[in-house]
Amino acid sequence: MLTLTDVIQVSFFKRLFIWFLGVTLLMSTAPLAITSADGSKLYAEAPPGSVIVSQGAPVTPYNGMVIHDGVQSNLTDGDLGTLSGASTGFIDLYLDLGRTKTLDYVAIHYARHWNKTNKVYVSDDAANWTEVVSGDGSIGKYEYLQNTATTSITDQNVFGALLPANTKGRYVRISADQVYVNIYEIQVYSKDAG
Ligand SMILES: [Ca+2]
Repeated sequence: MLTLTDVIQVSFFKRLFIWFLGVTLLMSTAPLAITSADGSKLYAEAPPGSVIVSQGAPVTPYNGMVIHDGVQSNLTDGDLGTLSGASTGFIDLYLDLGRTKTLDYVAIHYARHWNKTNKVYVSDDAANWTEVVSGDGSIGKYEYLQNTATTSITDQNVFGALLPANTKGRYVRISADQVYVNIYEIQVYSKDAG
């Protein structure tokens, strides 16, 4: 036979379960994306505790990309005012982080609308690449921060993408088919800052 204490305990655990269920549901549905007040930007933030590990990383043009604008070291110099780009050509280049790390997030500061195909890859040897992000700049389709109101070549913009869980790599490569894209800075985030 159930005593009053049993009933209270059952009730307590039932409430605890419901609370736990509620918190879990809330966390699983909490939006990672943030929309700006004017609705023009949609992006995911770098996870808490994740820091930029790409500053000063050597940048190498890849796959026949030709640097026409600036120098590639401008892409990891920590200065959002210094750029590098391909002018009329495509973007395809990679950063060397020095050793393999677990990577969380990539932010690319650039000018001009980041439409057409653009991708992020990781690699341990700069030869075999794993694609981790692919998109065309569509709002809501990918976790990109963007301002689609402008396509001006001089307006700065930023692309932010959360990487799939357990993404690891020493080299991070980005590619874009769009032409006349200048990039000001590439920021790779990791909790493995050493
Ligand atoms: Ca820069």
